Amino acid sequence: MKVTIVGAGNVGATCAQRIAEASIADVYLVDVVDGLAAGKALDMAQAAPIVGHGSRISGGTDYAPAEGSDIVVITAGLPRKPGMSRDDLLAANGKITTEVVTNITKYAPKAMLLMVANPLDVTTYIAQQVSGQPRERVFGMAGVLDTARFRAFIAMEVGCAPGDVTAMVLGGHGDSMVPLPRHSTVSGIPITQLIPAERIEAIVDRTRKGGAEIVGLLKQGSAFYAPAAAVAQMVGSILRDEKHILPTCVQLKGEYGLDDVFVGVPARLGSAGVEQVVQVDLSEDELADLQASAAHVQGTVEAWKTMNQ
Ligand code: TXD
Repeated sequence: MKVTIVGAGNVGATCAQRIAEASIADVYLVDVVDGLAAGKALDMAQAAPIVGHGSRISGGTDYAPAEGSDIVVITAGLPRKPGMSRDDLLAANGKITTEVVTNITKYAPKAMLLMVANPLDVTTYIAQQVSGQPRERVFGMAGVLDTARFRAFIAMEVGCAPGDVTAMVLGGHGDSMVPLPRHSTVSGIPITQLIPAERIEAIVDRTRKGGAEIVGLLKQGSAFYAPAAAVAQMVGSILRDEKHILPTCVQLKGEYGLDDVFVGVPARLGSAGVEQVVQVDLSEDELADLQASAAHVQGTVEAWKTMNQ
C-alpha cells in the first residue's frame, strides 16, 4: 500500500511518521519547499531500524513519485494564527488545494483524496470539483479530531481511560460543529448519567473552541499531534478495510435533509473509501444545528465561487 502526503509541515510530517511507524503503508511526502519533504523523509527512514518497521519513506518536490498511491492526504496550506477563523484561510488554501489536486490528478488520478487543509469542508468541496471523482473517494478529516477532543475532555472530567469514551461530533469543522452528548457514552453509560448538565455544556463549548485553544497556546501554528492521529486512523481503516464508522466530511446526497453540501457525518470507511453514510436519529434541535452548520459551510462555498468568477 502507498500513501502520498502533500505538505511536509507539522500535520503532514506527523501523519507520515504515524502511518509509516504503524506499518500501514509506504509513504511519499511532497512539499513545495525545496528539501523539506526529502529531509524529513530521510530522517524518518533513519528511525526505522530503531522503531523496527519496514515501511519505505521518501520525499521531494516532484509529484511523479505519487503514481500508484492508494490514498493522497492533502495537508498543504496555511495554518491559523491567533485570532483567525478557519474561513480566513479560504483564499490562500483554496488556491493551494486547486494546484495540488491538479498535480495529483496527473500522476495518481485514481487515488482517494483525504483533505486536511482548512477551511476543511470547503477544501473537500474544491478537491472533488477539481478531481471529478465520486464522493466515495474524496472526503475530509475533521470530525475524528473534533470527536477525539470531546472524548478527551469527557475522560478528564470523569477520570476514566480516554479509550472508554465513545462520542459523536457532526457538522462543519468550525464554531458551528455539533457535538452530540446524547450519543456519547463511557463504556456504554450515557454521559448524561455521569456528568452534570452544566459541565457537559462547558465541555461542549471547550470542544467547539478546541482548535483555537491550541492556536492560542502555541502562538505559532496549530494543532498537529491529534490531527495526525486522526488521519492515520482514517487511512488505516480504509487500507486495512477495517470499516470503522468515523465522522467524515463527505458530500451529502439527501441524507439528513441536505443535498450537495459537504459536512461531517458518520461514515463507514473501508477499502472502497466512504462505503456508507450512516444516518443517526437526531432530535429536532440536533438536526437544526446540523443544518445550520451545513448552511455556514455552503455560505463559504458560495464565497469561494464568487472569488473565482
Ligand atoms: O482537522 C483538521 N482538518 C485540521 C486542519 C487540523 C489541523 C490542521 N488543519 C489545517 O491543516 C491547517 O489549518 C492548515 O490549513 C493545514 C496544515 O497545517 P500544518 O500545521 O501542517 O501547517 P504547516 O506546518 O504550515 O505545513 C503546511 C505545509 C508547509 O510545509 C508548506 O510548505 C506546504 O504545506 N505547502 C505546500 N506544499 C505543496 N504545494 C503547495 N502549493 C504548498 N503550499 C504550502
